[in-house]
Amino acid sequence: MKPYVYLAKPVPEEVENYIAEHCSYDKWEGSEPIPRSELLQKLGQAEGLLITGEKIDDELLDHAPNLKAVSNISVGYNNFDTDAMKRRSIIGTNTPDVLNETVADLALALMLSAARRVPELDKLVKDGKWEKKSDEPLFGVDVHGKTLGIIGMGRIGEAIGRRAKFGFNMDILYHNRHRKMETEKELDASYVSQEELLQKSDFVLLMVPYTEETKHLMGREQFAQMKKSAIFINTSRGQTVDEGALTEALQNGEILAAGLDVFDQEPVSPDNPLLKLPNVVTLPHIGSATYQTRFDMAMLAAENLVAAVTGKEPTTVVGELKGVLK
Ligand code: 8YV
Repeated sequence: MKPYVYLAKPVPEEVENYIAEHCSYDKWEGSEPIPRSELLQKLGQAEGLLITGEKIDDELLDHAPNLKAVSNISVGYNNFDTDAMKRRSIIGTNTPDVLNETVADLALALMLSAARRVPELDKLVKDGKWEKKSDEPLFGVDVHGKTLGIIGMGRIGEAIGRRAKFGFNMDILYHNRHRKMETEKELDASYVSQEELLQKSDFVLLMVPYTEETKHLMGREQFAQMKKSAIFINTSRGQTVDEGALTEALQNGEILAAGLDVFDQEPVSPDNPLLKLPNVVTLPHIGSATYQTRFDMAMLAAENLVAAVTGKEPTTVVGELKGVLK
């Protein structure tokens, strides 16, 4: 008997075929996320669940008595209540590494876009407002040779550091739970306190997982410590930033600009004041959104799922749930 799994997120055909070789399954075919009530109804017999971002908590797990594994098609797993999953010996997996370079590319795109005002000036040209006069009002700021401060030097942070160091000759400061001696050597990076990083960086980039500890990691006090000429970039999770404090810092000229791929509420509300500010570049959480990387994420998530429901150790189990397999 093939184990039965539920696919709550559409996956590429090749990935679905791989799952079909090892599991019987049903799937959500909608383009919009599966409604919570619908998902709960689908889990009665499921031994495995493939998702992106759906909340995995006691309420859902109460509807899934046979569940052994939940496989996230994302590296971030702040949607997992790992305590609830551990209590029920349900393994949880994510998709690290396969997206590092793609997310790092996007982080540099945000740095360059915010520094050189790309969206704003693209719009000026398209609105026919490019005039034959001094272009000083169009000036931006340099990226090359400046100081990049990375808060959260994980695998994606390192990929960003490499681009900044070797592609843009930037000086790298970083703050992290643990020192990373290899990374310091490779990038000639300096491990500093968060305060020193905020005071000295021309670009402050947030790349931390969202946890209780990192909720609103960047608030009024932190933005006040940044240079007035500095640019803030967030490619982690929106909840790591106090958006009200960021809005004020941008409006009051406490910092120069921001580049945001993530928001407290996603999709972000059109009324969010951040969207009204010309010195803010906004993107719809597309860090990993390339055809190849999303395929690789889906395939890794499928391999993790199949391994877990066929009694093998998945490749990328989240730290808190290592060894809990039912
Ligand atoms: C996901 C991401 O695509 O991997 C992550 O943690 O944030 C993205 O790659 C996103 O979670 C989809 O909502």
